[in-house]
Amino acid sequence: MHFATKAIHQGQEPDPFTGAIMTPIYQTATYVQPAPGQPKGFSYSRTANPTRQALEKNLAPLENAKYALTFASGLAAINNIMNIFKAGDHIISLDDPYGGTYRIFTRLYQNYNLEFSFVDTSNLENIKRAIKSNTKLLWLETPSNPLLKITDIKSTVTLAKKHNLIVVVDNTFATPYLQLPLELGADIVIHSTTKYLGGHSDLIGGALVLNDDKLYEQLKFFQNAVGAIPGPLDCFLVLRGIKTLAVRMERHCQNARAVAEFLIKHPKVEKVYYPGLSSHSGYQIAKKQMSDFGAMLSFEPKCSDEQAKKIVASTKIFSLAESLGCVRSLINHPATMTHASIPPEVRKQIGISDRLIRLSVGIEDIRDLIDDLEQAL
Ligand code: P1T
Repeated sequence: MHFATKAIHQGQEPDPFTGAIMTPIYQTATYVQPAPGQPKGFSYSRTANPTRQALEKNLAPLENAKYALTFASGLAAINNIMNIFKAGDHIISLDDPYGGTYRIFTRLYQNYNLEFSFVDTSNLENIKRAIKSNTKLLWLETPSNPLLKITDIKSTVTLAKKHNLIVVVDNTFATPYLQLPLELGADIVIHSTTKYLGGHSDLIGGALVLNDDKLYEQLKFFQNAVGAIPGPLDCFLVLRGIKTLAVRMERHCQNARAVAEFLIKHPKVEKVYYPGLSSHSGYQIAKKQMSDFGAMLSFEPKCSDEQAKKIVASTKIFSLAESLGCVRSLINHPATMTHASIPPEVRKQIGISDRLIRLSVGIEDIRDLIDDLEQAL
């Protein structure tokens, strides 16, 4: 079965009692048991819920995987992975992750004596140099948020496996429609389902997708023990969003390519970060490991920091808001918004300038998007 068909059919059988074609929202906390200790498959909704189960059974095959676990947010999914580690373990992360990922690593888990190194993972040599005897995990985001850096998943996994590291890939920007990290050897894929999978900016959710039986049992135990699970309505909304993921991603990518080409030629634009431009340092690898380049891009206008803030406040179709992956186009100023939790000196060092503007290109008519950027610039 191909992707667009899987997205609509996998894990979603008609309801056995009524024939309802769409998975019902099982808005229930608990389940009546005919006899003590003999539930009819479900006992308590923190542990399992039929709507959530349908979503998990839908998500796993989209990444060509055996298992998926869903969470109350992308960060709850990230947090679930972190429960595997113990004080003294060392983790290598890309140096420009989503600000919230950086915050949970440095301001929560560092307090539990987990050790972190942040390196530019788009260069394998940096990872090689960072590996130590206590390194347990390699954390990747590709394309990265907000600099759209590309890490070569396959060659990075080859290196990581020599050192028995678990490799996690945050696949939020690419989605399984464009990139399948588990097929390239990664151990766990994490998603903020808030973004393209949901697709409509109407829910917060997260997911982990994987193949390894032992790792799955461990992560499933944490999912139930910690309890940061998504509600059934949010699961229903993600399931509904996924049904149109294939068609949405086609239009998202087409629009983003046109926006990148417009910006790169614009006299008021200094630099465009978009992996689909042949001038982008990760272009060749992105071409190899993704089926298209996604719809996220960042750029630096030729102006002062203050004028950059004016630009983001001047668009009319692009809404000034955090988040991404929505049908509706969004514009964001990472330094004061999504990446404000990264200290200014660290932002500067990794290249997130105060002029950097990030776009999540939606699926509106491209002529309106270009006109809007033109008038704002
Ligand atoms: O917001 P939440 O569902 O908890 O997901 C966190 C998260 C994880 N990974 C990536 C790559 C992300 O971009 C995010 C959330 N990002 C934004 C809200 C943003 O505007 O970048």
